[in-house]
Amino acid sequence: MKYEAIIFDLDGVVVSTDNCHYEAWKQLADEEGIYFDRTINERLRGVSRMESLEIVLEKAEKSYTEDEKFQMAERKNGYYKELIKKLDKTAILEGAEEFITDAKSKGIKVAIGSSSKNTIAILTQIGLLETFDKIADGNDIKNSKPAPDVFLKAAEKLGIEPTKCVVVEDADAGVEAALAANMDVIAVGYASANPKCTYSAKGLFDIKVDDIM
Ligand code: B16
Ligand code: MG
Repeated sequence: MKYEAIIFDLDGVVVSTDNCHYEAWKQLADEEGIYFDRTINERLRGVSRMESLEIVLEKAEKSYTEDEKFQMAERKNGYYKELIKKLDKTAILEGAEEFITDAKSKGIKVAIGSSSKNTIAILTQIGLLETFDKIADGNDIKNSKPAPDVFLKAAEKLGIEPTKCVVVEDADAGVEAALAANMDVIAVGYASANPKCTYSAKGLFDIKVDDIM
């Protein structure tokens, strides 16, 4: 086997939470009188909560203290947590479960490598918490994507060499992170046009485990 493990990004690869993030940031931005739209929301893909806030604040007309910023990020997360309570299996992206099942049947380990600190809650909502061998998320790391940390942490938890892992990512920041971790990367969705990726697919419905082994 070329790879002993596949590390999946969560949002945009396994599950669609884009709209929940959008609605939560939009509510915060509206309350603060800051312009925010779906194009700006696209820039938050794979980016940590505090870094996302900095992008949202690029359109703010006043500056905020660090304490105010922390409170705003907490508020956004409160709105987001309410929204993800409504998620169920239907939020799983097309082809994701089939791809994961196929990998596991071939003896390949599967892990999550997500920037999100809400990973456990999301996996629980969509019924996939027990599916993965290991989970590395925003709670395990200091530096978020494009730093390699979350993928290196996933490999460490699995006990598998980074070069034996392949990452699935939908964000350019995540593609950079995987490459920085010395891992190959399957870019899907918004990242599929990234020329640095090892493999490109529209989504996990568009690629088979056999295509990369
Ligand atoms: P949270 P991923 C990322 O997840 C999202 O794509 C990104 O939009 C979000 O800001 C980030 O998680 C942090 O999420 O606020 O829940 O900690 O794509 O790395 O699975
Ligand atoms: Mg993502």
